[in-house]
Amino acid sequence: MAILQILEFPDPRLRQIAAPVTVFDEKLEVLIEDMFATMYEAQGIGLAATQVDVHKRLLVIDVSENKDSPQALINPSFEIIDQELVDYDEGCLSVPGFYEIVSRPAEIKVAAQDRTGEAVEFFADGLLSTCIQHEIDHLDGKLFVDYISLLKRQRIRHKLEKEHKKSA
Ligand code: GNR
Ligand code: NI
Repeated sequence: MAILQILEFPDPRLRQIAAPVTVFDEKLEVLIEDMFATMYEAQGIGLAATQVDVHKRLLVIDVSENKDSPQALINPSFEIIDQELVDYDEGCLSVPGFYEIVSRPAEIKVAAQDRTGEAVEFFADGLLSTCIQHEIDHLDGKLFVDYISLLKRQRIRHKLEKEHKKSA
């Protein structure tokens, strides 16, 4: 298992739109395992392939308390079930150290494939709903900072650029 490097805002590679997964092979299994290892190591509750510079439509999540409910979603999509918006103080492994309130639909119905290519469908609300919407945004080149004011986004960008220069 490998720990992968997580791209950080404002890296332009985070803006790429991921392509559907068409081949369910050993290489995909290895990527999924590496993404779980990377997510758990970084203490995240989700990770999209885009964040590790792989522009394919897959994500891993584990929103459980005990970190014992890993779920890999391939080619995920959702429809809104409850349009009511819920606010959540969101963070992102690609925007380390910053949190902002984002409003998203409360309940969604998720359609995806599992790691074998089998279709899966389920309803999600609460943190799971927020997290899946956040991860699918990554696959479409979107970040939670796109939902906040330009001023706040620019402040975050400048602070992270400074950090990146320091460590470069
Ligand atoms: O670890 C994460 N926590 C989180 C908190 C609130 C809303 C979304 C998230 S996802 C984030 C991990 C991450 O960056 N996934 O893309
Ligand atoms: Ni994120």
